[in-house]
Amino acid sequence: MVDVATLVEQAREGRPRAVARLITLVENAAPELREVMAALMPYTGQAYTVGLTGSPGVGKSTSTSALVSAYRRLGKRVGVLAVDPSSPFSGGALLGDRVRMQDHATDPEVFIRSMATRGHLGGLSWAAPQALRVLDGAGCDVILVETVGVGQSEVEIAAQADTTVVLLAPGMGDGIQAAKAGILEIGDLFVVNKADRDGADATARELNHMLGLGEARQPGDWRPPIVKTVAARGEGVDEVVEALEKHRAWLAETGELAARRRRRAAEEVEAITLAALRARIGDLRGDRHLHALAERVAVGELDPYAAADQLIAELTG
Ligand SMILES: Nc1nc2c(ncn2[C@@H]2O[C@H](COP(=O)(O)OP(=O)(O)O)[C@@H](O)[C@H]2O)c(=O)[nH]1
Ligand SMILES: [Mg+2]
Repeated sequence: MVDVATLVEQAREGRPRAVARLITLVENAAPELREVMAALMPYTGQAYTVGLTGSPGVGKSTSTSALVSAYRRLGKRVGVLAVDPSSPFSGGALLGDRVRMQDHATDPEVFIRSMATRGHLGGLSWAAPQALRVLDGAGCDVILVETVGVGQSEVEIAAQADTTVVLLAPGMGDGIQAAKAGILEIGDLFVVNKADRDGADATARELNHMLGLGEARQPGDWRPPIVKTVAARGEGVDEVVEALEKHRAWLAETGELAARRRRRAAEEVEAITLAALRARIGDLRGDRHLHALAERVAVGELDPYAAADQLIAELTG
């Protein structure tokens, strides 16, 4: 049995084991989650969340690690959540990532955690926000969310952050790929990493061109900046932090921060609601009432819509 009150208390004190256990509860969709979230709510809303997305190998983990260092220099408590929508495994980070994060392994002001979300019913929509809430409640000033997987789910998770960073690298055919994946629309900030390689300027130019092709902006709209980095050497990372802080200020001034958080909360509540309804419908499969209704539909006494209405009335009554 888990003592939720004690765990939450310890997490708030910044005890890493408690933070890790709470995220494991999220990952396992544990029944204690309801209590965990209720206990955490009063202590959340302070953390600034930054999502990092981009093709595998582009340098997300290296950039995340460099950003952790940069924020630590500013004295911030930092959380890192690596989400792998495709992995059935939990707990451990990928080997390469573990190496890249090693610098921070003994820093008590840094929480690093990877999380698998496969197998959850609508898991992506609520598991990531709940893990973020744990890190937020643990007093993180900044939370970096790296998505490991590729595709739509990756984009969705990154878009759950306050600010979304899209990483590209020269020579990966990223420009075209990015446009296909709809990644240009979600980027608040673009990073062309591996600027030590040929083609970084061309990639940045192409990106700049593609961003310019988008809808005409209104004065006061955010124009996503493009920053070149060599994450492996920490070059350009302070500029990324600067751009992030500018975006954060813009979000706050325009009310967009609150709007984004409301949208995310709505998605989370919707996901929980649908999961709860699905669970109740699942329970009804063995239900006498459903069988009785089905019998009447099968023999032509009742139409299926009327039967469904009766079930819905029962479920929500
Ligand atoms: N040349 C160069 N290599 C880099 C740079 N940043 C990362 N890498 C390398 O690119 C590879 C993939 O980096 P990683 O951070 O794991 O990418 P991820 O899959 O997006 O997380 C690793 O071998 C890194 O060392 C960079 O700025 N320049
Ligand atoms: Mg990685």
